[in-house]
Amino acid sequence: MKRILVTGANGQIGVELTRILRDSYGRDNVIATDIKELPEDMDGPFRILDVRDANMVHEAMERTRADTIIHMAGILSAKGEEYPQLAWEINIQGIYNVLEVARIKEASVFFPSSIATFGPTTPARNTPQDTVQRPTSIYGISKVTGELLCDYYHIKYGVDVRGLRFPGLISHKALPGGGTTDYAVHIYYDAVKHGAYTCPISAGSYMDMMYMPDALDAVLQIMEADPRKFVHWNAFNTSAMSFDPEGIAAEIRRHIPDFEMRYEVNPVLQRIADSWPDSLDCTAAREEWGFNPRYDLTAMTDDMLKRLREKLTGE
Ligand code: AKB
Repeated sequence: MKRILVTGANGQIGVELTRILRDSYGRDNVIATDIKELPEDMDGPFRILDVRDANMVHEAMERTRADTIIHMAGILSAKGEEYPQLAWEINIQGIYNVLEVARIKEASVFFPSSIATFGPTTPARNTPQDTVQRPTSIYGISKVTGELLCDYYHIKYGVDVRGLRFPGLISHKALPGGGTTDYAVHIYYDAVKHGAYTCPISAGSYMDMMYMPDALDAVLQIMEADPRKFVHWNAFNTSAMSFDPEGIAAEIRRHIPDFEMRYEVNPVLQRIADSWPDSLDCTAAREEWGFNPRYDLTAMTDDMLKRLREKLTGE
């Protein structure tokens, strides 16, 4: 049975991933860590961990006897543009410390990369797995560096490091913090609460997205996959749908016909969105480890609105 240390367990993905890892591997075999305390309802082993501090990372691995690190701690794209130095420290020092401890302890690693590793010179439609990566956000630059470091530790030291390029992730449990794709979560909350949303991304800006249950399945699947079929190991393109703000608004109107959409475009977010692909080619993930997301925009919208109505209005 694996013993897994999760960094960034308090984030949008970390909160849900920690829960499903505990269901699969046992509560005490999954050690949640974060720079902040976890919500009280998250019961199970927990340590405060600042991934920038190499000694803390080494001590956490030593004390918990973990053999796998799922490294979710990081600063996302919008927050990264506000605090570029902090984004660099957390995103780069973090993955470096994780890979070093994995090398020394012979541990396995999961590294979440992003569509942000692509840039304005990348082919925007059906973006290939292996293509130009010249991102223009600090987050994208830190994630490409992370991908390359993961490759390096795998090739040079044989570290079992696997990873995905995530698109925008949509979920109803924990809110996202500081991403460009966050609008696709906030729109559902505001639709249920106010019947209207003011969107910071312009109509016509297509980005890849995925519903959280598919993202969680993908992490478990790649970590358990037989690596004999792997060509890539890390940084697999993953996506389940691509839409623009008008597309998601139209789906919401199937449930809330009077839903109103206004636009107040945020130039920082818009510049990032414009530099990212419209739609990814996920063939490598499908062929090498069986990526097979279940939710499209319609199925996700049905589920999101049902769950948010229960959560926010008790309906
Ligand atoms: C962001 O918008 O920064 C993230 C991402 C796509 O990596 N959700």
